Amino acid sequence: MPRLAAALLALSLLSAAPPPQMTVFKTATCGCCAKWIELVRAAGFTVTIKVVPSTAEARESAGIPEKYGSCHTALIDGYALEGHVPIADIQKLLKDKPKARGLAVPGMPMGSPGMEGPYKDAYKVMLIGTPDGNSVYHQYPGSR
Ligand SMILES: [Cu+2]
Repeated sequence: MPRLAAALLALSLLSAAPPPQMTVFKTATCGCCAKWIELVRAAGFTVTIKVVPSTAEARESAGIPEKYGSCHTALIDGYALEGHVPIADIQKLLKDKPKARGLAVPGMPMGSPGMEGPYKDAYKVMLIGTPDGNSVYHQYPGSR
C-alpha cells in the first residue's frame, strides 16, 4: 500500500469515534417508529428500543411540549428527539451542540423519514427549549 494511503487509512480509523448511543421510546404497534429507527441505524447510530404503553411520559420528562408531540421520543447525547427527525438534522445537532432540549417534528408529516408516501407534506424541524424558546431549525418543502 502506498504510504499516503496507509497514512490516510490510519487517520480515518483514529477519527472514527464511536457514534453516540440512542434510546428510543415507542409503543409496541408503531410501524413508522420502526422505519425511522431503521434509517437511524443505517446512518451508524446504535439504538436501544424501549417499548412503552404511551410515549407521553418519556416526552414530558424529555422536556418536549405536548403540542410538538409525535409518535416516538428518543434520547441521545443529552438531547431529546421527538418524531420523524431527519438524520442530517440529528447529525447537525450533535455537531453544533446548541443550548436546547432537542429537536421535534410535530405530528407525522408524510415524506419525513420513516413516513414515506405518495407525496410530501411541508414540515418544520423545531429546536426546542433554547434560552430564547422554540424556533424553526430546518424547514422542508412539500411536493404538492
Ligand atoms: Cu410516526
